Amino acid sequence: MSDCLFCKIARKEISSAIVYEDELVVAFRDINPVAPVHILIVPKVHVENIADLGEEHRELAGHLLLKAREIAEKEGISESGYRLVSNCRKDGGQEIYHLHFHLIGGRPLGKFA
Ligand code: DGP
Repeated sequence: MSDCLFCKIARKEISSAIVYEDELVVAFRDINPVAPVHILIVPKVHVENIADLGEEHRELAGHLLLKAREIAEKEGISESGYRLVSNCRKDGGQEIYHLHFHLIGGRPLGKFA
């Protein structure tokens, strides 16, 4: 989608602090981090959110999770632990309608309300 913010970041039309990239995904630091490590893991293809994932995305979905694990290890938060979350639609608090996982860690995280 040409006017989607995360599509533009994936195409490098908007700069970001990229920590990982391959043919399927790009991962970059969140502009408003809530913890010492706060990275967004984003598919390059435009999918709005988890609710819009289809059977054709099975491989991509697995790839995103495995990359999250690898990035957590590289960031040094694997031993202490971290949170991986994807906000979906209005009640989920989604602001950017391009699927992304927040990888958050580097400090103790409270329980969800
Ligand atoms: P969500 O609410 O789940 O849709 O999260 C969107 C996140 O995207 C939010 O934590 C802030 C981040 N964000 C918004 N605009 C930009 C940007 O231009 N660059 C980067 N790196 N992050 C952004």
